[in-house]
Amino acid sequence: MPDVSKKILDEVLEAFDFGAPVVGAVRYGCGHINDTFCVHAQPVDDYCHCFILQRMSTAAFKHPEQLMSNVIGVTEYLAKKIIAAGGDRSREAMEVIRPRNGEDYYTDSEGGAWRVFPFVTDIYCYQSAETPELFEASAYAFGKFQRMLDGYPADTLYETIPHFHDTEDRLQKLKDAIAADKVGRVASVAEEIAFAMAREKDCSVAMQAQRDGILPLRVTHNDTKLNNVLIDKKTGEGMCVIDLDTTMPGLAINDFGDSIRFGANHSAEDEKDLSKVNFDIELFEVYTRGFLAGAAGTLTDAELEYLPWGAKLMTLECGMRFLTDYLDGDNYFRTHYPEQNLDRCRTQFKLVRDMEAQFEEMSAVIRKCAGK
Ligand code: ADP
Ligand code: GN1
Ligand code: MG
Repeated sequence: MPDVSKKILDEVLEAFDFGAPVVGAVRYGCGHINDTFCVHAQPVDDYCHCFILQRMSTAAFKHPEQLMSNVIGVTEYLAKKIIAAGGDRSREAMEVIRPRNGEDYYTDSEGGAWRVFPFVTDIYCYQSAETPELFEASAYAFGKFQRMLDGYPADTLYETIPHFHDTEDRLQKLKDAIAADKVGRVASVAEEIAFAMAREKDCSVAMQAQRDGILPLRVTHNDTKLNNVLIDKKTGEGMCVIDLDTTMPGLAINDFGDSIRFGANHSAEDEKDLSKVNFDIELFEVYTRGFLAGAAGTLTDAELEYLPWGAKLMTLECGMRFLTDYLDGDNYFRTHYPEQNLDRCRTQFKLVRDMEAQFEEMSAVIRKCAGK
């Protein structure tokens, strides 16, 4: 996507009512997908009010209208539940602020699709699990998110990214990228390609269990990175789950697994020194405890049994997605230097190796935490 020009940003800021004159809009956050800005609006007699303004990625989302229909449906549903439970709607659930034209989002003169949310204040948004308590709090929030959406009418949700966690399809897309070799990088990543190809059978494990009716489809978040939950500064609780763009029918084990992929280690997703990238079984246990408490009995025995597969498959799949994007010329994930997607792929594959070596231990942790 082209960078956001000043002209477009001014047009978009004019399209929304921020309740006071806008005095600034700065790039914000560490998401890989959308263009995120923090907007500062200055009332005459009060402190500055902040908003999150985002241009949705058209590389990722082909139908912003469907995406926004999902986000509005889910946030309003959660809001009702939060209010009924005596919670604070403005901090515990996202809220879409419509543009002046009353539509669900604003389309700029170059076709970019924009939306606004109130900025949730007094929160931390972490890029790595700095303490076990913090990781457990995020786990509880994601487990609870899934439980709260248990009764959501799944058939009203659009599939915002088709085959999003279809690991078989992700492998096929990697094969296609290898065959196309668009930017001539295939020869330099033989080892990574071999790593993925050696796990072809694994890519079918969850998909097959779903086809066989062993794993049920639920309304899931599908992008449960630690930086997609806002942690309350005062209480340390996982307060608000954000980045709802991929909330759609999916597998509970994938929500569990994606968090483990990102958070159950002590390194950055693009760490170059692989000796620093190690799967941490203690953090795995911490997350399991929090997630099961948050999900509060909504998971079946089969789902519990497949949780270690969720961890391994989300990590393998994400590594394959980074590799595919690297071979395609870095069009999907935001990158800050040329080899970043390859570095990301390598950390994921290192974590897969570690998980394979500790698969039995992972299963034992699940049984312990589930009291089985
Ligand atoms: P992406 O899909 O690119 O990851 P996100 O929706 O996750 O985009 O937003 C990127 C970052 O912006 C988040 O990680 C978080 O730091 C911040 N953010 C998003 N929404 C809010 C919000 N309502 N209040 C405060 N911070 C937010
Ligand atoms: C993206 O949007 P963000 O940065 O939270 C991606 C996830 C990947 C993740 C890898 C819509 O998440 O699927 O796991 O990067 N989101 C989308 O860090 O593709
Ligand atoms: Mg995000």
